[in-house]
Amino acid sequence: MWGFLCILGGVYSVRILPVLGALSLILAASQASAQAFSYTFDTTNQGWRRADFSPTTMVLTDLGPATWNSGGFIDADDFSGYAFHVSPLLTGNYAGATSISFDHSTQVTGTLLPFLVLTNGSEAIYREEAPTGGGAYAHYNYSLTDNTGWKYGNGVNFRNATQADMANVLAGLTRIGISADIASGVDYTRVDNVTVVPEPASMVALGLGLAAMLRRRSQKAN
Ligand SMILES: [Ca+2]
Repeated sequence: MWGFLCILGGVYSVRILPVLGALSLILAASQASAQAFSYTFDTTNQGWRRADFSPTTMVLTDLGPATWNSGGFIDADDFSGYAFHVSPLLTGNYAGATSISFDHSTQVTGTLLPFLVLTNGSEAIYREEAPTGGGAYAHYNYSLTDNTGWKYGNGVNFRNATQADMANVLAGLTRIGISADIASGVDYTRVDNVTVVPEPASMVALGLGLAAMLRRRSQKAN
């Protein structure tokens, strides 16, 4: 059983306020373009759920709250046929995300099977891994801007993921699953520090916006 975001003042305030207003609009717009999250499970399971995963249909079936451990992580033993922890329901809009990382430990050595699954409900992009076991945390960090090593599945077609597949799933991301059942038989998994990093769009937009406004002000002054 395969049980897995300036402080300015003085005489320039009046001139600068509109600039700050525009900058905040730019910032708000850029933040809306890519979400980020970080789960440390320090005091609760932060809404994480557990679910059974079907590698055939790529669907995650909810099985209730994930178990929180007072050590500051979530954990699981063999709780279903092909077990995954899943995030709380997400609301898409992760198209600009650049990476996803987490810490994971398991006692047993696994075989190459879906290990991390990101889904929009009907399509999934996923990574296969065979964890080496031993019980110590291993840190996994996957680029979301490079499709190398990512697979795609929708229950009918399974193939290597394209960058377009990745952007599509991230734009509608509803759940992520991290395997909590690495091998047949008894095993125990810990998951911690799950982080999705957005593209530095806010800083790039802020810089571009500031440069454009300074250029305009300079042209007016001339
Ligand atoms: Ca923690």
